Amino acid sequence: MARGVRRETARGRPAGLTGQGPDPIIVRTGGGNPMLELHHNNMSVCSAKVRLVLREKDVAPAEHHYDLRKGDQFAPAYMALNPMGVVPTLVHHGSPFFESTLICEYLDEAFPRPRLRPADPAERTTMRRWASLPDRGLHAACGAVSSALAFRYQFLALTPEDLAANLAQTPDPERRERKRMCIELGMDWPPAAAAVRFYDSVLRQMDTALAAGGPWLAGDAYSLADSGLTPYVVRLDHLNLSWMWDNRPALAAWYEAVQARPNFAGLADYVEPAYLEVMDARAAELRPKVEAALAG
Ligand SMILES: N[C@@H](CCC(=O)N[C@@H](CS)C(=O)NCC(=O)O)C(=O)O
Repeated sequence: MARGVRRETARGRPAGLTGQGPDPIIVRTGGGNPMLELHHNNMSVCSAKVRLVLREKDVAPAEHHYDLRKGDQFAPAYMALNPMGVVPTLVHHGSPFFESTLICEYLDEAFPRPRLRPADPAERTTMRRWASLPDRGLHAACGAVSSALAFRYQFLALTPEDLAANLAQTPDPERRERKRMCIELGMDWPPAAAAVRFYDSVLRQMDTALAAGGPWLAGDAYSLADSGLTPYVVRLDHLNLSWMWDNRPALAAWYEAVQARPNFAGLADYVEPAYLEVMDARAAELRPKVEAALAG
């Protein structure tokens, strides 16, 4: 399957990307569960994680889309819901939940079928080890690699004044500085090279574990481990880095399998072509920098 994308989507273009209307937060309620609301972004890996779980359980929330480039996530109304100013946030019966790994566990408890946490304690711990990887460095690595290889060009296209105004929206000074450095230096920013190596070590661990066990990360059954890591592998694919698993056949087979599942629509239906174009634009020219980072 080509690069984790279904270009013809069942749901069509995600809401919130057309710039229509004065309110940047677009609400889609059609057909959704009114007691369940998902505040998310179409290209966000953490949001995709949650959507994969929702699709697996055939649960359709009302959706609110946030344009992260415009800074919708820092709107006071949203920060009141999620003080970190990040997506996703799930609201169930009026209670907000954030941190995507925890949201996925919550969904598996609140909507128990099909079960995505292994019943066996050892397998459940294995599942959690994989599913927590984004919170133990993988998410930060994904942000650095995505930005250094592609998304920085969206910011570099802004006028210096607009870029400064955009950066000023990020309330946390450390997060703002990392963003600024990555935009400025790209793959020449040392943490970006380290992020490539970290990502590679995760792929190696996945391939080794899948070759020894499998077919899923926590054993015989698809679990939150698989749904949780899928968006991070898709992101590498979108960045034209699928050669990173050319010599990792067990990982390649797993990637084919996760894309073949019906719940993959929870990711693929939301992919925005304009972002793929940004990720494609400099792929060939940047590959040597990725290879140099891996060799470093
Ligand atoms: N640990 C959080 C991370 C959330 C996060 O960083 N979300 C990204 C999108 S994947 C975001 O909202 N970024 C906006 C920003 O950093 O300004 C989770 O898993 O929910």
